[in-house]
Amino acid sequence: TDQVAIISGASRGIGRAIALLLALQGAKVVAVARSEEELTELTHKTRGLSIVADIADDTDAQHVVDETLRQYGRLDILVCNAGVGSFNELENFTAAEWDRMFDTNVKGTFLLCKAAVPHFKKQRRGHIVGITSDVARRTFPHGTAYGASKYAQDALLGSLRKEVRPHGIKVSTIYPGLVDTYFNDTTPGSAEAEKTHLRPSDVAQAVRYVLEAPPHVVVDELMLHPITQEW
Ligand code: NJP
Repeated sequence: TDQVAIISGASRGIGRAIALLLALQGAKVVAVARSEEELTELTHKTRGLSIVADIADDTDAQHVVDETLRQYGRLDILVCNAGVGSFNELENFTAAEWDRMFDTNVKGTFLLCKAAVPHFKKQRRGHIVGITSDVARRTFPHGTAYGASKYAQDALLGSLRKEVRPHGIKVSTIYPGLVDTYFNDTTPGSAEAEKTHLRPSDVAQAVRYVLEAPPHVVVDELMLHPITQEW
């Protein structure tokens, strides 16, 4: 296809895998993150565009959509994947850590959608894919800040789905379990994680599946786990 897809958080982990898979399938990929070097390296592979941006900043988020339209003249897909998480007892979280999670996971999703939706409405077509988490649907210790941010991101996407459906715009939410990435300062690729975690490419395949639904079908929600994950 000649579809144009913006992918936030594409410098590593899940977003990078989504960018590579969609590029392989012929999409023009716009990779977004704050790390310029990783994005440049990725762009050599995708032959797409990269935009250095902090999605929690409203000027940056608007710039991502404006620049995509300027360069490619179209936008079909927005993947809201960028996210951060840290885990601790409630009283050990600083207010700054709380803000960092909500600014990235919730406000960042809001700002990118806010920038893309007017364009999608005008063309009466568009697909927003949100990468939330299985913990958008269950609580767990040490997850007060991250879990709350993922519930909020999930509610945002669920409300938006109902709001934009009459305009022909799809919103699909993906809920992965554990994924072997750089998330929470981990290093992917260990033999142990291979047994206990999804690979980023597994989540990319889920994104591909929701994007390939026929025009009259929207996959609202898709949850996937490593078979070893108990909760
Ligand atoms: O994490 P990681 P994942 N503006 O750390 C970018 C969810 N999830 O791939 O800006 C723009 O390898 C960052 O780029 P950079 C999770 O909540 C994960 O696992 O250069 N970009 C990097 O490309 C998140 O929503 C697991 O630092 C920003 C990317 O985000 C999504 O999956 C389980 C940014 C993060 O890559 C991808 O996370 C689950 C900003 N302000 C859900 N801040 C899991 N890994 O187990 C960060 O259920 N980025």
